Amino acid sequence: MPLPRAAAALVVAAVLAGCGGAEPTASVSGGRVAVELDDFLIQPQDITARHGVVTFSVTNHGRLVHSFHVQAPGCQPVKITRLHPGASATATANLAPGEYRLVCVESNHADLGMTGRLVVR
Ligand SMILES: [Cu+2]
Repeated sequence: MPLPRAAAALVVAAVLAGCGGAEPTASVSGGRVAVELDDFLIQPQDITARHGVVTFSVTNHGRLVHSFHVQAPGCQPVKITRLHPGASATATANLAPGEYRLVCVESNHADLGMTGRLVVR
């Protein structure tokens, strides 16, 4: 692993530990969640939220263009496409209870690990 990525991983681990857990998971509070994209990772990878309006604040920390989609069978409530390195975007969706997939739809990024899970209760 190149040094900059190792350093970034340490920072992420420290932030998560500060939130009460070392697992790469997050519970949405206040209807807002920060998501970080990297080559090739969506962080947090496992998100839990209450149903209703949720705002995703997404930043690309990688060196490649990434995207962030939230999908469920038959719907795609969040669709942030072609986010350039260093760029951020925000998307708000009114989510019904269920299980959603988080995915980067660029090239083969999903196969390389850019997926995650969102559970809405
Ligand atoms: Cu990607």
